[in-house]
Amino acid sequence: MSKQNRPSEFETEVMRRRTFAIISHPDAGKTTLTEKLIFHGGVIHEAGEVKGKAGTKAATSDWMTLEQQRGISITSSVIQFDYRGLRVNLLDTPGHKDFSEDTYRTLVAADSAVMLIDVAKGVEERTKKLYEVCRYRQIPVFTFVNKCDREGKAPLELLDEIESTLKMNCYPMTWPIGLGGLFHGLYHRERKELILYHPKHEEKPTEIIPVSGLDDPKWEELISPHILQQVREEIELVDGTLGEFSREKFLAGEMSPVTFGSAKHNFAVDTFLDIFTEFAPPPGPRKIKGGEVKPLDKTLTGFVFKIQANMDRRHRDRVAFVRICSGRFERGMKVYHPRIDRDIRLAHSTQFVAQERETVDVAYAGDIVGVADAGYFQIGDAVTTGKAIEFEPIPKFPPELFAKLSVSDAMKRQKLQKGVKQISEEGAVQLFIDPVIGPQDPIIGVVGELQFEVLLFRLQDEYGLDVRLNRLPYSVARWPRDKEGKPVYKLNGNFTIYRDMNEQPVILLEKEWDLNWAKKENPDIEFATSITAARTGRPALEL
Ligand SMILES: Nc1nc2c(ncn2[C@@H]2O[C@H](COP(=O)(O)OP(=O)(O)OP(=O)(O)O)[C@@H](O)[C@H]2O)c(=O)[nH]1
Ligand SMILES: [Mg+2]
Repeated sequence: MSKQNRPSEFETEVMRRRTFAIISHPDAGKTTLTEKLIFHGGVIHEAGEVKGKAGTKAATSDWMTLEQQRGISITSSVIQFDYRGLRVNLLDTPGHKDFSEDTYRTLVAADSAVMLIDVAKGVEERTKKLYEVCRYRQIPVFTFVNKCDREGKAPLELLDEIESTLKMNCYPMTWPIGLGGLFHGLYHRERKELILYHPKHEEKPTEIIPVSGLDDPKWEELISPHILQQVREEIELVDGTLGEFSREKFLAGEMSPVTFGSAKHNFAVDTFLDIFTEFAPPPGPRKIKGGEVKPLDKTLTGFVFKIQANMDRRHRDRVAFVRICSGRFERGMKVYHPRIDRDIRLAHSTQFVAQERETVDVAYAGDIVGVADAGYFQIGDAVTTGKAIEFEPIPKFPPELFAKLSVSDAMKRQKLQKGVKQISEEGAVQLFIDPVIGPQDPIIGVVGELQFEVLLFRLQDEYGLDVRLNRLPYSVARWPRDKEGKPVYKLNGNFTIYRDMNEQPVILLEKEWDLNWAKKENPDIEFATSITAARTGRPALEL
């Protein structure tokens, strides 16, 4: 190859990035799979066990105290590892509905996703919603059918369910041989390999046997006669009826390569990784207002999709997670921050192996970098070394439950304000200020009950505050705007105007009926469902 045709180091680095999110209904095994993926990536050498009993290592991507106590993911986390020459950025997301705003935000930063299906439960409600978001955003989706060490639905029935519920084509790369007590492993249809499962050998649960095809006598030697005939028939049927795998359809989010395994027993996680390595797309172009940025553009661009306070208790720090979309990031570089119209130095840049952080000196499109944030960043902010840009807005959900917070010790009110401000800036809750009482008794709005619980826990755990939560009867928040989209501070009809965390006017209402009344009294005003919707004129995403 001539020198001109050889890709530059810059191109090579960008093209080896793979950034993906793990999504599913709660409990399908996302965090467990994350641990095993990192384990195969060779970053950490002991994969943590989720819901670990006392003394065992807790899952490293569930780093928050409450996550470790409950064994559920509350917030998404970012982990980076190398696998077969690829630099993988992996995003583990929470499955619970109450944290889905975090999951949606995280999906904005991913170039592909793996959808986990519990073999016994099939396509569950949250999985369906999250798949719809991927489809809407045209994110290619891999499918990993997990928990095959347990009894479950017959694979043909399961694939049928996935196809009909999600309206997408499934392409099984592998096929399970039995399930639960009779789980023998997988047949790799493309490679013609038996991937055998040995649950007794925790260290090395996998053995790979090449075969000539379905007629190879090795099947008789290795597979129990109870299931042999049925499995052969299933695979014959699949081979006979399924066409070719279409990379185009996959990239358009219309066809999903499917594989099976058991994350908990570290079985066939490497098989998935190999499929991922072969098909996952490198970073693609990103839409901005009035155009797009391409990953190989030399100008650095990126956006903040997540803010997290107190990851490191000793330093009371706040980290802004930036997804790089183009250019080359260098530690300590100066970038332009269009929203506040000033230059900012991106200091203390880190990448993550869960709570372990490593200083990062350079990063490229696809990478996710954590930068120290002194309070300049909000979710959705852009940074660039070029001229002002605006990325697509990041979804924000309208809160439906409201409560007022107070501390009995008046000396601690300031601390409460600080804590609530921090946590609301992460997007974990929304903050509203009563015009009469002021910020001393903050009002909190959330989408789901668990968010209140997490808030109280974190205020106690991270700020040492015992906080009382008094529920308020509101169920609707709306941001009044005039025809030009400007905030409106006065309304007809005796409505209290609250302020949100950005000092924007907002009304809190008990019922839809009150909203209709507000609209009737103020026919020229638009009542936006979120600040983002108010800014862009587009409705907030449905949950
Ligand atoms: N039998 C079996 N159990 C599994 C498997 N994978 C995960 N589990 C268990 O399923 C439970 C939930 O696993 P997690 O990894 O926390 O699930 P998650 O999808 O991250 O859950 P959320 O983050 O709360 O949405 C844990 O008890 C795991 O040990 C598997 O392959 N087989
Ligand atoms: Mg989890």
